[in-house]
Amino acid sequence: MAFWRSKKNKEEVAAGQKSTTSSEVAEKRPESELETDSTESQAGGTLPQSQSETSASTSSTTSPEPKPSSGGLFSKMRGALSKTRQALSTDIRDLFKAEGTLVDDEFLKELFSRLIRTDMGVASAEAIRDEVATRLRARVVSLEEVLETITQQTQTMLAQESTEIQYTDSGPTVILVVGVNGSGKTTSIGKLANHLHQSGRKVVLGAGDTFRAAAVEQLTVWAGRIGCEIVTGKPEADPASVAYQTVDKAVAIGADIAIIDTAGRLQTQVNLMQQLEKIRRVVEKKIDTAPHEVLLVLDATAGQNAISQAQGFSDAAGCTGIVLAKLDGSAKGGVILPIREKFQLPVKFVGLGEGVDDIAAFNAAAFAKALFAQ
Ligand SMILES: Nc1nc2c(ncn2[C@@H]2O[C@H](COP(=O)(O)OP(=O)(O)OP(=O)(O)O)[C@@H](O)[C@H]2O)c(=O)[nH]1
Ligand SMILES: [Mg+2]
Repeated sequence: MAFWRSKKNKEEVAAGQKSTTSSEVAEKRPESELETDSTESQAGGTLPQSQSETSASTSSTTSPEPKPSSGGLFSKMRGALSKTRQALSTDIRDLFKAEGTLVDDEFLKELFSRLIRTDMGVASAEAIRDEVATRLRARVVSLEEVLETITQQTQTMLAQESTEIQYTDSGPTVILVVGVNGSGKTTSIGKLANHLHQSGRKVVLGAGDTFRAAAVEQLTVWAGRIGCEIVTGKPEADPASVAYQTVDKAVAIGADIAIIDTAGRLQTQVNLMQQLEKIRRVVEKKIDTAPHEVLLVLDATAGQNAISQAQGFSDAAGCTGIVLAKLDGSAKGGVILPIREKFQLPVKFVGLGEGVDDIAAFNAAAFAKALFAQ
């Protein structure tokens, strides 16, 4: 039941182990960016050709800087979560009478059934219900009192050690981005690259999804908008080769960050998962600590399906963090709770729309507040 409690302890240990690197990096780098104020794939796809068969090319673009963020990230997150919040608060508000409502077994049962409609899963809904019972049972309460308890409990369950990218001390930080088809990988890369670029970091993108020409074009458009370099391969080139060339380029030009896109895949597609391993291996050949981050992009609109789709991904691909994309289109924002429970991975970023600024570093307090606050 209290899955988040034991996990939190583990996270505190992990946070302690990582703290030296993080603080060292924090001294060196401005962290103003991203602060929260507040399917079927290429089935039967073959393993890639040898690296020598690929001729990756690089290009630099000089488009104007994207416009800076307007409005606070909290209000953006609140806006993105409006569908989930409206569904929830309408549901929960129905339980209250003007003069207040008695917290009894019947109320708790009703509260539970309304909470699970946000795809937060049984364990999370039970935990919230039990906290409401512990604090408020046998009292006549207002909607606000119950929401406050729910918000605090949600924040506790979402707490995690860090949303920071684990930057390497020297040389480029290499970020590999993986996930099932259409989850939002390429768009999230574009938005993340923009924020890193705006914070003064030199970014190189790697168009590692070489199966579709459109995928390379899509990332090239993002590079153009941001004004950063991109490494591309020929159509159907070896993605591992493009990844290698991307890291090579990043080292050569003294870039701070290399972000490598990959084609969508299911964790059941053995060849394609092996291809990810190959990408990891060749990147590691260039920088032995790389990839420093492997971000798994999940689609919030898929609700619980996002979990089953991506199950196994985290182990197979050695993921280090989650990007929860498309929160803005989802009435199932509660899915973040079972994601935290099942994947044992920090949610590092949330996608709040298709625009260049529509990404935020995950913040448990802001998220819980945006989810429930009236
Ligand atoms: N509303 C909204 N749409 C998003 C977000 N992120 C991505 N999208 C949209 O989702 C669709 C798929 O996004 P992509 O970035 O192409 O997804 P992908 O995972 O790279 O897809 P494949 O490369 O085909 O596997 C596009 O129409 C994006 O504009 C988001 O945070 N909010
Ligand atoms: Mg893509």
